[in-house]
Amino acid sequence: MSQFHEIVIVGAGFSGIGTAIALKKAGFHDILMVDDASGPGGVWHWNNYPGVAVDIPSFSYQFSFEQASDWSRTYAPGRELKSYAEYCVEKYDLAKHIQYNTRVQEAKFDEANDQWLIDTSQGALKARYMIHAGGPLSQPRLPDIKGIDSFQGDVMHTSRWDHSISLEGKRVGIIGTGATAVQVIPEIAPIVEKLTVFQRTPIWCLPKPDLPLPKVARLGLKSIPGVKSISRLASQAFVEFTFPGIAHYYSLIPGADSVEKLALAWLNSQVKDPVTREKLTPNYALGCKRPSFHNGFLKTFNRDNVWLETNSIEEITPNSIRNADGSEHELDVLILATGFKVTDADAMPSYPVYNTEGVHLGNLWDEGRHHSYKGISTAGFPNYFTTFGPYGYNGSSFFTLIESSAAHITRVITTASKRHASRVEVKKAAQDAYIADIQSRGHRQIFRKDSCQNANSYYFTRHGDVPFRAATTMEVLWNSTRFPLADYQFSSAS
Ligand code: NA7
Repeated sequence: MSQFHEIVIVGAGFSGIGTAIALKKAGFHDILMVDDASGPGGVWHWNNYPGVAVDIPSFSYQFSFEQASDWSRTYAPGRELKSYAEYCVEKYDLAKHIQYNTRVQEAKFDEANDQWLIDTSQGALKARYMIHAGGPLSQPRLPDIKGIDSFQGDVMHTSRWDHSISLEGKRVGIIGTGATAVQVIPEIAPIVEKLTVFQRTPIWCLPKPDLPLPKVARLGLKSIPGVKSISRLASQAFVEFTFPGIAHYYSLIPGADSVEKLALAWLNSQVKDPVTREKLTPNYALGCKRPSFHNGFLKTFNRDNVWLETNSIEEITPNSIRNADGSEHELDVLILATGFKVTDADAMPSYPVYNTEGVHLGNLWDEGRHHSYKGISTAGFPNYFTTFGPYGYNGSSFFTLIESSAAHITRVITTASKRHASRVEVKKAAQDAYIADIQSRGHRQIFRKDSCQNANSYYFTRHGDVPFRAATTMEVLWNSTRFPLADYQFSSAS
């Protein structure tokens, strides 16, 4: 017998938490959240590698309605984000709604009853509404390198860090130089015997205004009126300029390239050896892929026990990595900082979702190009919502996206409830008009630069599309409570 819930939310990370809070505030209480993790926090539950920290200022990387005053730094370490998730679960009484260690395996829409039939690792569920709140960085990407399974030493992906593996005095290899590796490398370099960093594409790394927030500063944030709001406002303005501003309005911002010049100056000041410096210099525009922020990453390459390998990997053997030029690095431990499946058909969403015509949402997006209405709804998939769907995210703090998505979804479900509708579906014409509008703004984005072809950026789908929402955060937030309800079709089961 399947358990029925009015709303099933997939994911108990911050998207799931924020959406559940909004729905509860709107009067919906029959909510079940499922997550394959054993606790809340999503990426902050899974990613506990050495050095993990947020790289958006903490004043922005939190809910607007639940601003903490006790972050230990301007960029909080990961464990504080995990604690913040636990705090939100407790404060908003969500624990009773969450079923952990439950992986959704498949979802099918039952047209006769206007409900989703959800198959999970813990049994079947039925739901009037299904909300996919799985983040884009949840499915680890393991590299498809010849011989990887033959490696006899310890292997781990950064998002499944095994703290029982000691790195002390070991010969360690790390594949990847994305935002995760940037945080891991400076932490482990001082303890290993030798660290070999296998880089395919260099990352733009900028200095990070990462300062401790001593007790007195936290007290000021908590008790002096206006301090919290001013810090938030300054932080939001910084994030808006450095992420959505440069990405979407690149051609309109005079001197947008100056950030790249600053990054180059920073690189030159940090890395002593000119050959290593050259290897670390990106050959694509800053913004084509997610840049990183760290004060210690680049100078780690000045250490005698760190080697930057840029020859391509040919093969992994039982005890080494062999490069295409024949050189070989013997290793005791191999760390895969190889990122996540982001827009792959089996990752977005991470389980098959079928509508009544048997159309598989992941395949529809992957084969027929990514599309949706504001990242939230997709025509042909009634009563199904995504907090992070195609063309929904504008690149600002994830919390802005979560709050705007939650507001949009709550407005639709509330309207359906008021109209006694059991089924709600976005109209294809509204979706097409939205996609056309967003794509028409593409010419001013940084992603149009030719050099982006060198970036190997996960922002791009295999069709070359960048399914971001080319809009300011103000526009996204404003629109989330004012989009025309007529863009949706409300009806009842016959
Ligand atoms: P990323 O940013 O996707 O980085 C993955 C890194 O792994 C990147 O340098 C890749 O090189 C490299 N990679 C992946 N597969 C391979 C193979 N097969 N061979 C060599 N190198 C490989 O993931 P992160 O975990 O660092 O960061 C994810 C997000 O977390 C980040 O954007 C922030 O939002 C926080 P490539 O660049 O593809 O050539």
